[in-house]
Amino acid sequence: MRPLTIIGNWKMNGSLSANQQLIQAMLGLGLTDLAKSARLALCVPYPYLIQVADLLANSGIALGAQDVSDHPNGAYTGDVSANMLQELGCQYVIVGHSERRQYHHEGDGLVARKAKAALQANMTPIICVGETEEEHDDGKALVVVRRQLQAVLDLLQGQVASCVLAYEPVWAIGTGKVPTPAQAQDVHRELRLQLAKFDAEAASKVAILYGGSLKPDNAKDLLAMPDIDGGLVGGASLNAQDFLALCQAS
Ligand code: G2H
Repeated sequence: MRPLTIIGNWKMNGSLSANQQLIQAMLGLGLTDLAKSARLALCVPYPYLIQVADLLANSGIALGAQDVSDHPNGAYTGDVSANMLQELGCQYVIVGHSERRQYHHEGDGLVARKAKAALQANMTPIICVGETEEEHDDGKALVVVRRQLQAVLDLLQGQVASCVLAYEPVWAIGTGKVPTPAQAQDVHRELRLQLAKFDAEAASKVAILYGGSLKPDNAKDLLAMPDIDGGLVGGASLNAQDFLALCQAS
């Protein structure tokens, strides 16, 4: 049985005062209690990692970042290494989010190397895959996510058990459009079958999250699907009530 995993992705949002208010509101609503039975984390912008680590201390809610360099150190201006994130208390890091793939031209190979860098620093990479609207309309969703996952599997081999996957159809991100639970389940099942070809035991344990306009009113049906183990939540993670409702939705 895989525990419910809900991970907030604040994207490029927040301020020192807003972060404090948001996390205090989340804790005031009882998120710490939920963290005893579910795996909860917040992935926040780099400048706020220390602040949020402090605010989440002893809450049971883990800290995460939204990207990581594939290099350990050196002349990579603007980049942040996995060891730096780990040192600040991060347990998770998102890699391969479609906004990184789209706006920063990150390809499958780089995403795989970032996942490997995270694992080497004892963090859990949240590896995102998902098809664009055009690929979806062309019936290529499964081909695309299989290709994206395969690049990671080829590099990580036996380490997949220590990863989290997230299926985020690009056409659903921030748009309010969501696949039907059955459509999403088809992709999640396919990802798990692909994992199982490498490592059947790992495949049964790895959390595969759904992401893309996940909200309190659509979460229950999506999270009821057998291969949807939780959510990677953008907009709704910026509202304490909505985030709480998502954590209670399954
Ligand atoms: C997808 C998701 C979080 P949102 O990017 O990763 O964002 O829930 O706002 O669609």
